[in-house]
Amino acid sequence: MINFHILTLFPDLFEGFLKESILARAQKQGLVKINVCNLRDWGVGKHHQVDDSPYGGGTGMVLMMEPVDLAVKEITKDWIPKKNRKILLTPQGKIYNQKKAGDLAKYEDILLICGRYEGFDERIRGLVDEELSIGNYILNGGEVAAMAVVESVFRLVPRVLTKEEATRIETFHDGLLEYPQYTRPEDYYGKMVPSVLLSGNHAKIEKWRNEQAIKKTIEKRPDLLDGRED
Ligand code: 6GU
Repeated sequence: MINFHILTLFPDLFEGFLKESILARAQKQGLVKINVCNLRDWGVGKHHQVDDSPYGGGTGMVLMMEPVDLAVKEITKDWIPKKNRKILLTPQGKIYNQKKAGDLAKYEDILLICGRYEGFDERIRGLVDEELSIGNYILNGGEVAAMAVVESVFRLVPRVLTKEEATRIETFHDGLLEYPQYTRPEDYYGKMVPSVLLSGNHAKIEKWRNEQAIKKTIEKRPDLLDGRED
């Protein structure tokens, strides 16, 4: 069981995402809970203000400390120490990867605060355990990054994937790229399915798939083999 709490100014962005088939199934089974929180609910004053102009001048608006602080306090008030993680999604964070997903899958509560590229009060950084980025490019906000984290973590939670879904992924080629797959037709205008897959020889097929997974990884992502991606 894992609980994600997402703090965002754009809660509607998560509506379709939460209905995705495997995530919807996991929520129905009670294996995953996703609590999308609108930061505006903790906004200051009658207008529920969440941002203000920057001290020192300059263009754009800066996300204020108070709404985020109040939201974090309320969302985390009953949390058990140690079994939770508070994360700020920002391009300044450490680059997220599969190892990190595995680490996060062990927590009970995960708070994902969606930062905004325009900027937020530096003191907000002091409210979290860590900052994460999903890659070397700029998004307007952390929402898409939060979805990437949720999607990559929840599928690692025990019983979320069916036995069949999990075994195909878990076998020997774990940590490698997927072996090539084919479905009908056998001959697509001369582009053929490798004959070994039609042979019916399961041992031979298994061997071929393992070889292909290694070959593909060496060719396309050698960094996955020597751990350079960390
Ligand atoms: Cl987490 N946030 C933003 N705004 N941009 C990003 C990112 C996060 N990760 C990569 N680019």
